[in-house]
Amino acid sequence: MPVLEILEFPDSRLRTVAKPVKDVDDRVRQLIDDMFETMYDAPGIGLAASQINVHEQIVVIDVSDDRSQPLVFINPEITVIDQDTFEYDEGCLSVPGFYETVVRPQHIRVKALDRNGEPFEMEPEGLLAVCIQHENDHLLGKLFVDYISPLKRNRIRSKLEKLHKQQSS
Ligand code: QAP
Ligand code: CO
Repeated sequence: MPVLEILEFPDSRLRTVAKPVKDVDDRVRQLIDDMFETMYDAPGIGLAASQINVHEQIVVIDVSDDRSQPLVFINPEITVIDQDTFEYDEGCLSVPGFYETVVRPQHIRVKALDRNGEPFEMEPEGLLAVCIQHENDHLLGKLFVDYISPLKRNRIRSKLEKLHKQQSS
């Protein structure tokens, strides 16, 4: 199974809004396997299909220490339960080397399909709740750097653009 290339900020393809998956078939399951391989290789705790330039609503996550709890979310729908918020220093495989504090709703409910196309619901807590919201943002064309100040965002953009130029020469 191949490790796929991850798009990096400020690549405009990361701004594409993902479409819902119609059939959870073998093609989708193969994609999910490749996404886990890519995420574990990085290593990361979450990856959205948008980050590998596939604009379908698929997210893989594993926030466990021993990489033993793979979670799949197809066509996720998030609802916010109350007004409590949670701060976390977020990173992103598409923004390598940069971490910034983001404030998000703390209590959410997630409805999604699993890798067999079966619907499920959960009320994630802590890092998992943060990660699902971060990955769901990718499906909407949104990045964590959209929540920080324009000054910080532009600094990160310049540094990554410089790095990308060095890498291509
Ligand atoms: C999203 O991010 C996330 O900068 C997943 O050099 C992160 O897996 C959600 C990574 C934090 C909630 C909290 C980042 C790897 C991995 C880097 C990741 C890097 C290498 C990020
Ligand atoms: Co990300």
